[in-house]
Amino acid sequence: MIKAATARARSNIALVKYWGKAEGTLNVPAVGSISITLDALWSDTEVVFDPALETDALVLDGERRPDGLVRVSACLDILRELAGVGTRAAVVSSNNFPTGAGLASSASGFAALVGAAARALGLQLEPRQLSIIARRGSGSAARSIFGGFVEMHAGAAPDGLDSYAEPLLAGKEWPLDIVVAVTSTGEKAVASGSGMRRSARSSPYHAAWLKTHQADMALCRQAIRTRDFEALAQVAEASCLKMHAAAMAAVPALIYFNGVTVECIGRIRQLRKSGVAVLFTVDAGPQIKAVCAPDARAAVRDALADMPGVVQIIETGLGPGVETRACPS
Ligand code: 2P0
Repeated sequence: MIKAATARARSNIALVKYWGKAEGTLNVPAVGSISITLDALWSDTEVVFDPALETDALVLDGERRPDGLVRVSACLDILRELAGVGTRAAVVSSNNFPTGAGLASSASGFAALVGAAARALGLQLEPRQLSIIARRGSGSAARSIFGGFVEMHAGAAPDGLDSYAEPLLAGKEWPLDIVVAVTSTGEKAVASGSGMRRSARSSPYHAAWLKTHQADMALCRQAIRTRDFEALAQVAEASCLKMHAAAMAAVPALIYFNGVTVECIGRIRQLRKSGVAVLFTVDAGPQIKAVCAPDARAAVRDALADMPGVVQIIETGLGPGVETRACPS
């Protein structure tokens, strides 16, 4: 019998970054992280388990992507085992934003994949279990199972079962807006996973990154608990710059910024100095993400849209966790 379901999951951005992996094959992060889920950037994914299929298949943004199947099938295998079936699946996924450009398409993509596949197989899994399975596809995907403010626990168990995300605060408890300034829509040169491994192997600052990370997590939790925007800005920008500093010092260097990224960072710092509640963060790509108070959104958007080299502006509030729907059989 054919079993199918669809899911929509949103992308997320980390305020305290995940950078580095633990030993082993379970894609356990070396550090925890804290993120916000974005309402307007999502992946829509359909998973069809079909006894007629001999292998899993993946179509991403309209193109066959056999290169993406290793991680997709790894997630599907876990779910198949839980359901006691061996049926292969056709996965069709699309993003409403640029794929692989530092906008966390793997976060939304794997969260949607796991949500849709679990639903299709009729598995009644807790969100925490979905998070653990999504992590196997992509570390940041564990966070996209949830909405609002989310904490990912690195965990320490050899089976990876304590390495999951959980909600910290609902988005409506502290509504923030995000203005994404896209400075390049090309796919990044070095994928995050390889970048993390290179950084751990060769950056003299990797040890310092690991050593100071717990303190950043505590500061960020506290800033969220007390809705203290200035404290959030301090810790989020420090975590971002520290991650990039460690990456830049890797051999060969990992430079995810372009010139426009740097100019936008300067502009955002200038805005905050003048009293606008805005902070910046940058992931493994040259896009700038400005997080701001809703009443600052227009000023932030106008300032970033004016920057030479910004090719697109995406605006969003905080979004919900993964949503799934069964398809009629
Ligand atoms: C983050 N990034 O916390 C950090 C900051 C990029 C920079 O999580 O290898 O694509 O699939 O577990 O999830 C991107 O890493 O890495 C990421 P894998 P993923 O958002």
